[in-house]
Amino acid sequence: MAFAKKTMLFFLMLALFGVSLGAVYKVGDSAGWTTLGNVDYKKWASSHNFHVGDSLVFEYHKQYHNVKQVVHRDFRSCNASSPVATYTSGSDSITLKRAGHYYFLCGTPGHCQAGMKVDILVTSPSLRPAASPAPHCLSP
Ligand SMILES: *[C@@H]1O[C@H](CO)[C@@H](O)[C@H](O)[C@H]1NC(C)=O
Ligand SMILES: [Cu+2]
Repeated sequence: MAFAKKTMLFFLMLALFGVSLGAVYKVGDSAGWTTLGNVDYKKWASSHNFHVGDSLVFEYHKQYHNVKQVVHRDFRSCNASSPVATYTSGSDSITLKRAGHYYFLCGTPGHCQAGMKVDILVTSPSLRPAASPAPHCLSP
C-alpha cells in the first residue's frame, strides 16, 4: 500500500510540474547506426515525431562508426571536421533538449556520403490549440 501511495504521489508530482517522460527512439530501429542494409535514415526520421525531452539511441560497432552532431552546412557537405558534439561509445543516448533541427552523421570517411546521416526535427511538446479564439477567427 505504501508503495502504491508513493507511486501515485510520484506521478502527481510529474503532472503538477508538467514533466513528461520522453520517448526513446533507436536510430535505424533494429538495424541501428550502420552502412549495412541500406537503411534510409531520412525516411526513418520522417516516420517519427520527435519532441523536446525525447531521446535518441545510436547503436553501432564503435570500431567502424561514431556519431557527430554538426551544423547544417557541414551536414549538407558531409564535413565531420568541426562537430558540435562527438559520441563514440557504441551505444549513445542523446536527449533532445530544444526544438529545431539536430544534424548527425558518421565521421568515418565515406560513411556520411554512403547515407550515414540523419536530420532530426524536434518540436515543442503539446502545442495545444489556445482556449481563446485565434485572431484570424475574428475576420468575417
Ligand atoms: C570542413 O569544415 C572545415 C571547418 O569548418 C573547413 O575548414 C574545411 O575546409 C571543410 N572541408 C571541406 C572539404 O569542405
Ligand atoms: Cu560509419
